[in-house]
Amino acid sequence: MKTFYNPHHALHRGQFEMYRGALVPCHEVPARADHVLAELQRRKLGAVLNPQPFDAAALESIHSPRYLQFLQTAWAQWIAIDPANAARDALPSVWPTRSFRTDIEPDNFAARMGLYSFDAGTPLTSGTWVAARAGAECALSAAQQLALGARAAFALSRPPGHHAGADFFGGYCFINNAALAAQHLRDSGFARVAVLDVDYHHGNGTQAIFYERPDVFFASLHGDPRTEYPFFLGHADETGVGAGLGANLNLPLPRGTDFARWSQALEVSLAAIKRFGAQALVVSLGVDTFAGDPISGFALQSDDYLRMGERLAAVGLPTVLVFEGGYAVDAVGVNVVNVLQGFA
Ligand code: Q9C
Ligand code: ZN
Repeated sequence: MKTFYNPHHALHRGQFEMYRGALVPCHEVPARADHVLAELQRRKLGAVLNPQPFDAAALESIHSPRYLQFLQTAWAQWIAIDPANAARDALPSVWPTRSFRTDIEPDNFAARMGLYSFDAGTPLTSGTWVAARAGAECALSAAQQLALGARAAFALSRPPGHHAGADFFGGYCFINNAALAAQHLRDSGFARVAVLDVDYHHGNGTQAIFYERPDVFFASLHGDPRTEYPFFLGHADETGVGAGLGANLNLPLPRGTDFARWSQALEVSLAAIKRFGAQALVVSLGVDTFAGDPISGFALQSDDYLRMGERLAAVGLPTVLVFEGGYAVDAVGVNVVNVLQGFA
């Protein structure tokens, strides 16, 4: 299968994330994608291509113009406050929670950062916009391959995307690559599309984007939000709303879940996707389910990712795989490419 690699991903290079009252080194580092690329090339698993350009309308199929405008100009605003800001990333520190208004965009930069985000773990850097936009183009290019008749394509697209909503960033994500791929498939004539999110963390952004829609099914296997990030979404009783009722499936799993147990949940999700009648599949491929992941609590082993890929291929649908999380940096290449090899 073809891989669309984000040639600009390393321009997004966060320094620190807020953790327990301190700024600690970011987990979401450029080396993650470099390791996946190196392992792909070592195993000769198909062509690695640059993404095609897409215009603003493609991004606006998922994200609000107001949010995209903010992302595009945020770094310039940040350094305009104080030229010394160029040496440090921008992090939000104030948010409009219950009872606050979100309809008026404040003039204050810190306030706008809070309006468009939900955590203090996602630094915005000088190259974030260029990197995130090119990453989105990887996902769109991969979806375009399916429109042209390909069986599968892989978007090797840092920064990740599944926590990003229509108008907010967080969870190391800015633009929702998987949602863009799903929408592009819809626009290309696939009448019903399923997004299967196998990242350790619930894909709150993707769920929110499609929650009221009957044409895009969202299924997610993830750490139980009662104890795991992103905490405030991803429970089993979230099944969609309005026309989207029945088109959302959450399978929260306890810490310590191994591949035997995880696979049972995978079967539940695939049966639901089949019942839905999906004509194409987007996989949010996070490998932070790995036993050695430093911020996650499942117990998958590297060989398990081969079986995962085999099972995803057996679904028999045209499939876009989109890289999401996975923070055991030395293992992330092997684990992701095992999925791709199992799929092939
Ligand atoms: N110190 C993705 O996997 N912070 N995002 C956890 C760890 C957020 C993960 C705190 C984790 C976000 C795409
Ligand atoms: Zn994750």
